[in-house]
Amino acid sequence: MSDGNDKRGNAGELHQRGGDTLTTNQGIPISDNQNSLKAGTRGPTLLEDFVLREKIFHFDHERIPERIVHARGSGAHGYFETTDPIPELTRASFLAKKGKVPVFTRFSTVAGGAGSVDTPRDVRGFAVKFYTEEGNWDLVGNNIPVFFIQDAIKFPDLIHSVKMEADKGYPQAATAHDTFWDFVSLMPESLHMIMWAMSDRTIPRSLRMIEGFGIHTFRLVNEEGKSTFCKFHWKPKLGLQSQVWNEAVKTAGADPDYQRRDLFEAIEAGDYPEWELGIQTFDAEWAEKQPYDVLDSTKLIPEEDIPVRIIGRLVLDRNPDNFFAETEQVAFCPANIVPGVDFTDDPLLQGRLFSYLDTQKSRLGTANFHQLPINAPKCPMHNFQRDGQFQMAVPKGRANYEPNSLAEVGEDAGPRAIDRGFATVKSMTDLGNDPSEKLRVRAELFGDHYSQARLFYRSQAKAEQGHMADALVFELSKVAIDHVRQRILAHLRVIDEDLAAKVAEGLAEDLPKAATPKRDIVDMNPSDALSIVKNAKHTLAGRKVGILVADGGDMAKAEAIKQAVKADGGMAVMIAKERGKAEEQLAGTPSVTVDAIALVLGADDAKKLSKYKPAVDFVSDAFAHLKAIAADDAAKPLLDAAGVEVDEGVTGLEPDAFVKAARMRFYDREAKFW
Ligand code: HDD
Repeated sequence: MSDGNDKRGNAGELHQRGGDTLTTNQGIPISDNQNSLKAGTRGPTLLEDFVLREKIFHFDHERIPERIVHARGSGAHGYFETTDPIPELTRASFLAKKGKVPVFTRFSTVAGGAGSVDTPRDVRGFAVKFYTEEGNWDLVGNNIPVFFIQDAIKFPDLIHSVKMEADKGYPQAATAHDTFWDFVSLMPESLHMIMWAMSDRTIPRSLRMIEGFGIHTFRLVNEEGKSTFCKFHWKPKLGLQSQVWNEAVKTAGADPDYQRRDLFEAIEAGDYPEWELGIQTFDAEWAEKQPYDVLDSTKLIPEEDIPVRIIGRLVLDRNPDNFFAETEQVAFCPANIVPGVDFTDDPLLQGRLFSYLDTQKSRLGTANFHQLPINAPKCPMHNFQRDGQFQMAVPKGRANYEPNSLAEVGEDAGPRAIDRGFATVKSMTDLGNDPSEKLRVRAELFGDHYSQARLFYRSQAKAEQGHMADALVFELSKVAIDHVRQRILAHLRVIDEDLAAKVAEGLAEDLPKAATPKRDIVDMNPSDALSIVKNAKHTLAGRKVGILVADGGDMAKAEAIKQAVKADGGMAVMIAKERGKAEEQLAGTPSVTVDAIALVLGADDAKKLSKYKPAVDFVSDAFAHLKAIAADDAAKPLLDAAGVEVDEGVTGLEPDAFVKAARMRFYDREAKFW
C-alpha cells in the first residue's frame, strides 16, 4: 500500500490486504459470518451487531449510476506500441519514438443499460486510455467513422430519442421505435450515420473484429509547433466480420454476454486481440478543396483520397482483475490529451470536452475520481489541487498555492509549469474561420446531408446493400407513426432510389415525394474501404467451429476436423445431445455461438436428430446464417429436415475442404431465402 504521498502522485492504492482472516472494514477479525447476533436462539436481531450492520450498509451502497450512454461495456488492459514513429508530425513523446505504453480499453454498446445484451443492432464504443509518460491521452471513439449529429447541443435530444421511450420504459437497447426515427427523420444530418447503423457494422461478430475511429479531425503538433490535421483509425488484425441479423437476434437469447465472453476468453487463452493504429493527415489547403467540411463529424475522408498510414499497434493482453474497480470506474474523457495532440473547432468535439468530466463527477461521486487506480496517470502528477471528498493522497508541507517563496526558507515549494508543457495551437483561422463575431450557426458545407450517405450505400457489396434495406424495413416496421416512416422514405429517395424502392416494398407502402436537399449532392467515387465484405479476411483465426457428434459417428473424423481447425488458427468444440458425450450440450450451444459446423453422425443418429428441434435448428440456422457445413451422406436426414440445399459452403468431412470453406460466409446463399 502506498504511503499516500507517493512521488508519482497516485492516490494510495487501496488493495484489499492479503491474509485469510475475514475482517470488518475496520480490520476486526470476524468469528461468525453465517449468523446475526440475536437476543436468544429465536429472538430479534440486535442493533448492536456491528458486523451485520456494516455488511448490509456496504451492500446497500454497492451500485453507482450507470453511464448515461455506453452503459454496457467490456474492458481489457494491454499496451500500445509505436512501430513507425512520427516526430515530424507530433511531439507526443510516445508517438515520436518507438516503444510501448500501457493502455486500458473499453468497448461498449450505446443505447442499452448496463445489464442489456451484447448483440443489439447498435454502434460499438471503442475507448482507449493511453498512460503515456506525459500524461493520459484518451481516444474515445466508435466503430463507425461518423456521428449522428454535427453539434453537441443536439446530443441530449439524440440520446433521449434513442433510449427507452419516456412513458413506456421500452424498448431496451434498440433504435426500432417511434421516437428515434421521428428525431432522425427531422435531422437529415444523421442520415449518413443511419446508413452505417443499418449496415452490418452494428451487428459485429466479435469486438475483436471491429474497426475503431477517433471520428473528429484532431491536430498533431510537432516540436516546432507546426500543426497537421489528423483522423485516427483502428484496424483489427482479425479483419472485419459481422453476424447476420437473424443470428444476432438469436445470439441475444443464447448468450447475452456473447461478446464480453468472447473478449475475455480470447485474452485468457493468450489469443490477444490486436489492432493497428492508422492516421490520415492533411493540411488546411487540402481541406478547403473538399466537397465537405473536415470539422463536420457526419463526414469521413475516403481512404482512397488520403491513405491510412499505420503507425502502431494495440494489443490487449490482460483481463481486468475486477470488473467494477476497473471497467466500471474507468473515466474516459476526450479532453484528456497530451502535448503534441490538440483539438479542432469541430462543434461536436467542443461539446464533448465539457460533458465527460462533468458526467464522471455524477457517476463517481467526487472530484477526486482521477485518483482511482484505473484513472490515475502512471507518470508523475503534481499540482496544487487539494482536498475534496474521498481525497486519498496525503500531500506533505504547506505549499498548496503558487507562486510561493517557500523554497527560500528551505521548504518544498511544489511543482512549476514548464516551457515544454501543453500549449494550445493558437490559430482559429486556418480553416477559413473568422472569429470576430459570436454566432449560433453552422458552416455552409455542413448543410450537405446526403452525398456521403449515398457514398456509403453505393460502396457496399450487393449482399450488404440487401442487409441495409432489410434493416430499414425491420426498424421502420416498428415505427407506428405513419408520417415518420414516410419522411424516412422521402430521405432514402434522395440517397438512392433503389434503396428507397426496396424499403417501400418491404413495408408495402407507397413512395412519397423525395425530400428536398438544401445543397446539391456530390457524387463521390465509391470507396471499397467502407465495405465489410470487400475487406473480409478469409481466416479461421478468432473463429470457432462446432462439431456435432453422436454415438454412431466416426470420432477419428471429428478429431481430424478439430485438429485441422486448430492448425488453421481457429477453435473447435465438440457438441452432443448429451453433455457427458462431448464438451458442450447441443440444446445450450446453438449454432449462433459458432462460425461453422460439422456433423459427424451415424445414419441412425441423423434420423433421430432430425426429429429433435435443437438439432434441426442447429443446422438450419447455420445454413440460414451463411455458414459452412461439413457433413457426409449419413447426415442426410438431418440436412433434409433442416432444409439444407448443397452449395459451395456445404462440404464433405474432409478436413482440408471444410477448413477452407469455414474461413468465410456464403452471401450468395441468401438469394435462396426469397
Ligand atoms: Fe460520448 C460516453 C463515444 C459524442 C457525452 N462516448 C462515451 C463512450 C464512448 C463515447 C465510447 C464510453 C466511454 C467508456 O467506455 O466509458 N461520444 C462518443 C463518440 C462521439 C460521442 C465517438 C462522437 C464522435 N458523447 C458525445 C457527445 C456528448 C457525449 C456529443 C455530449 C455532449 N459520452 C458522453 C457522456 C459519456 C459518454 C455523457 C457517458 C459516460 C461517460 O461519458 O463517461 O459524457
